[in-house]
Amino acid sequence: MTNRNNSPHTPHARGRAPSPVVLTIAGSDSCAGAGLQADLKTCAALGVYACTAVTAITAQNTLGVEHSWPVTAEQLRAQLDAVDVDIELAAIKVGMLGNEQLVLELVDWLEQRRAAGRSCPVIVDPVLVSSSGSRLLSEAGQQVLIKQLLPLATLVTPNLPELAALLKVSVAQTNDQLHDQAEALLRLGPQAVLVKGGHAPDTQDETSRNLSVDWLLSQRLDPATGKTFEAFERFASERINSQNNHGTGCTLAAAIAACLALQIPLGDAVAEAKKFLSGALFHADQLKIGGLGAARSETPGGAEVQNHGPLNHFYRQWPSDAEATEEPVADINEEPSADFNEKPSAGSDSEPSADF
Ligand code: PXL
Repeated sequence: MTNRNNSPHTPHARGRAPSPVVLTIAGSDSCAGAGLQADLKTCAALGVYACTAVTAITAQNTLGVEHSWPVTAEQLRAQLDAVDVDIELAAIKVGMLGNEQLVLELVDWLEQRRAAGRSCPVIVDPVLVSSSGSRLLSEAGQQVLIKQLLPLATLVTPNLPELAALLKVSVAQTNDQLHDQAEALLRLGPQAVLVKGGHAPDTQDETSRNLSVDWLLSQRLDPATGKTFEAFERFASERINSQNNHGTGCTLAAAIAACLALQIPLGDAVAEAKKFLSGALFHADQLKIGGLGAARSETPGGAEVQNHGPLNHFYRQWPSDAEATEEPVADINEEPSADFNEKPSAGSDSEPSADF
C-alpha cells in the first residue's frame, strides 16, 4: 500500500485525542465548489471536523453567481453563539461576509470571545468579488473589514487583485511591489499576510515561470534574542491550468485553518495546505460537474461560455477508476482475508510535488 503523504503533520499520524474543530463562517454555494461547501469538504478531507455559520445563500452554478441573499445579523449571531456555547473551536475561517452589518456582528462576537480569553487562530479570506465578477462584499463592508476585522486576524489571505483592492492601489507587477503591499496590509493589524500569486503575470519573475508562487509575511519571535523580526517566505508549486478551479481561494484558506486546528505551525500549515490544493486542482478534471449551461449558452459573438467546475477535494480518499475496478468482493460467510481491514489506498504517486 502506498502512502501518499508521509508528513508528520497528517492527522492519522498524530494519534490525537479530542477532535479539533474548525468553524467556517461563509456563504453557501449551491454548486458546492466554493464557500461553506468547499470548506466542509476541505476539512473533512484533511481529517478535521467543521461547523458552519452561513452568511449568505447564493444561487450559482459553474457559470457564475445568479443571486445572493445575505442572512440577518441576528441570524449570523445566533449560529455563532449556538456553536460557541457547546463546541470548543480550534480555528475559525472567515470567507464571504456580504455586507457591513455582518462584518460588524462578526467583529463584535470575536472581540467578546477574545475578552473572555477564548481566542483561537482566525483566518480571514477577504472575499470581495467572485471569479465570475459578482460583488460578494459591499464597499461599506470592505471598510469595516479593513478597519475592524483585519486587526483580529491571525492570517489574511488575499490574492493580488484583492490585496490591491484592500489598499486601493494598482495590482502589483513585481515582487518588490508585492512585498511593499503585503507590508502595508500587515500594518493594518493582522499577525500575518499570505499573498496568493495565482493571478501573477508569468512575466513577473523569471524564476516563477510556470509556478504558482505565494508569499507569507509574518512577525516571528527570535527565541535567541527575544526580538521580533519580519519573515517573508516563498511557497511555490507547479502551476496547474485546469478550468475546474472554482473555489481555490476558499479551499486554501480552509486547509490552512484545518492545519492550524491540528496545531501545525503557520509556515508548515501553509505548505501543507498548498500541497493539498495542488492535488485537488491536479485531480479536478476527474470530476465532471456542470457544463449543461455552457453548452446551451453562447455569447452574442458566438464564443462558448466557459464553466468552472469544482476541485476534487477527495482525491486522496476516492480511488481512481482503475483502483475502483480492483475492489475485492467480500463474502460475509467466509473468513476475512488478512488484508480485510486494510483501508483503500490513499496513495497516488501522481500528486504534484510542492517543492521547487
Ligand atoms: O471564491 C470566492 C467565494 C466565496 N464564497 C462564496 C462564493 C465564492 C465565489 O463564487 O460563491 C459563497
